[in-house]
Amino acid sequence: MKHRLLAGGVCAVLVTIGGAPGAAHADASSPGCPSDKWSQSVFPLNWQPGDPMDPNGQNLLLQIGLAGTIQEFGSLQAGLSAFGFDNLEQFYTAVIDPDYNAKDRNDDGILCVKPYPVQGNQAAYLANAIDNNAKSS
Ligand SMILES: [Ca+2]
Repeated sequence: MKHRLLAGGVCAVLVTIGGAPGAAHADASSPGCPSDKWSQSVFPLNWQPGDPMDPNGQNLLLQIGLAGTIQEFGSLQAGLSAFGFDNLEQFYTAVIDPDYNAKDRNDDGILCVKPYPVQGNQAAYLANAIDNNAKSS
């Protein structure tokens, strides 16, 4: 079950990356995000262990994190072990869900995400994330 979920997340990232150039032409900035350089990421509110982490395939931040972890460490499990966790659910419980909720000041489960520049020194599993409807200045 978890492996299917993870594979689905990775595929969604590939689809998102593949679709990005077309989206730029549409001039359809994500609602509540500062510009069309930012994409919406939706995470499950009131998440509890055992709940899906990406129930509708719109948790872009998680998808970037999973794909980037695999890219940096060779496998998701190797990355989780490097951070001191046995499985993704432990990591999500301890780090990801609290981090999402800290950024989501308007408590709607939506954040705005922008990948770091490819030439930057950031790890592949990281991305810029701000709350939607936040002032961009
Ligand atoms: Ca929000």
